[in-house]
Amino acid sequence: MIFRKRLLAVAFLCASCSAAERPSRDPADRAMTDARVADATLAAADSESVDAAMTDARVPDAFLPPPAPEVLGASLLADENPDPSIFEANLVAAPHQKTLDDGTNLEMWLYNGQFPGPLVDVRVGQRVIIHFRNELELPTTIHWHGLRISSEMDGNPRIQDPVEPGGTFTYDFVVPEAGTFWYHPHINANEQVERGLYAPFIVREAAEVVWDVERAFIVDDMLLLGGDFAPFLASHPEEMHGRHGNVLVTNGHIEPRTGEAKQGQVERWRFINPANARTMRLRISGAEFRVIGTDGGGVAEAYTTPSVQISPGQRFDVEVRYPDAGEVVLESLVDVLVGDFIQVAPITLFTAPVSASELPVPEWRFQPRDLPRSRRSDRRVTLELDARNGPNGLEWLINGASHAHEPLFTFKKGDVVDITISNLAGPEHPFHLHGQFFEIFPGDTPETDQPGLKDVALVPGLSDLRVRAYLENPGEWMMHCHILEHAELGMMATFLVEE
Ligand SMILES: [Cu+2]
Repeated sequence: MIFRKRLLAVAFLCASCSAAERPSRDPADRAMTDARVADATLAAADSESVDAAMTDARVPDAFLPPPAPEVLGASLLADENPDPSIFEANLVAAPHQKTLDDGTNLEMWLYNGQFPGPLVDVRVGQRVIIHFRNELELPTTIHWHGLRISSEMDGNPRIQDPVEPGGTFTYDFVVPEAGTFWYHPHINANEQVERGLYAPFIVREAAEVVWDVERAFIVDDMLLLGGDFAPFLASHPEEMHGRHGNVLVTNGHIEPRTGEAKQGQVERWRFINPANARTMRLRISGAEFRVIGTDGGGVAEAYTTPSVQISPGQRFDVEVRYPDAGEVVLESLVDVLVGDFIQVAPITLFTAPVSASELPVPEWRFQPRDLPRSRRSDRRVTLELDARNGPNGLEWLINGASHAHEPLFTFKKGDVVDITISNLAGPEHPFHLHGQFFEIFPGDTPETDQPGLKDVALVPGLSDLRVRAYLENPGEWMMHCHILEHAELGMMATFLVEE
């Protein structure tokens, strides 16, 4: 409760600040490619993983049940289709009463009554069919965040008619590549996501390295007031900086999650930030860890970092190993107000004792991969992000327009475009492109301190960030700030990628 008050204080304090080659869609082609990848991964895998990977590699075009362990921290959406090449399930968005760890009884909006919603765990090349029903009292859609599927299935309300209350829609697509993704509504998202409509979506290689344990950490915050959600977009700070919560919620829980770990094991952790506005900084102690994946899947080379900064919408995968027994702790480093000063306070999200074992010293398992890095760029464009006071209050703008109706740009499939995202106001913007990936090159050379393919780039206040976008997926796509209040107040536009 003290933490809640402190966070609230910080939220109000802020108010006073001013402001590659595209993989084939043919599953047979893909199975071949993945079999080759599997060969490369065999060397470093332990004997059990080798067996699992070999099994997959020997059966081309097969979609065997994932050899990976259950993902701890998420509950699986059951596949109801016996055909191993198809994942098929029902999903319902509806209001539910949910009692939080501290006894707060909230009216939430949830997928299949779960908070977070159920995990979709599939393989590259699998066809995913989701029969969706909307039992909310307002329209919604589902956006499959990060998946480079067709724009008709992307949940863009300008393309897909919103699913009205009582209505249904069948999402049907083939997952093109491996990575950690998530799904959430794309209408009135600032309220629908805050009320609990979000869930993880994992895509695995047809044959991939197996880790001893996999864990998902979906790190959210919520702004509660008097046992309910605080009113939405009802304060200037929320309009200005987005809705910063006063409780941290990990995998749907306020209390730290607990588990068990074993000396000598190597784990894969997947981080997803579905928060409306809060950029998190995550720190792991009592273990060694390195980043192996970003929004767009595996990185070219694993890298180490003292902590993982993850903005709204982003994902990071890390590999964690335990050379020693002890205790592993995951913390979120949060700015809190202490007296007149802001200090960083670590809030524990997860702890597990690491039991002693006779296992050998653990070896990293992630294998590097080639990214579709390009030294050329076909075009340069600029996005100016700004705000103004409109007739109905604060408006957030992209290139001078709030909720721009005409596409801002028309590109050709295959274009490599350098986009300078110029933030002309104080608040930061985690900027998201649908349906495409990019790399972040803050300077004039393709050097980056944020390796990997991304679909969200955090642009600090009053600064420029350059990204190199690989526009490989044709269609009409949204671009918007992933501070959901900024998006709702107009920082949302579209662009075209022509076939
Ligand atoms: Cu923004």
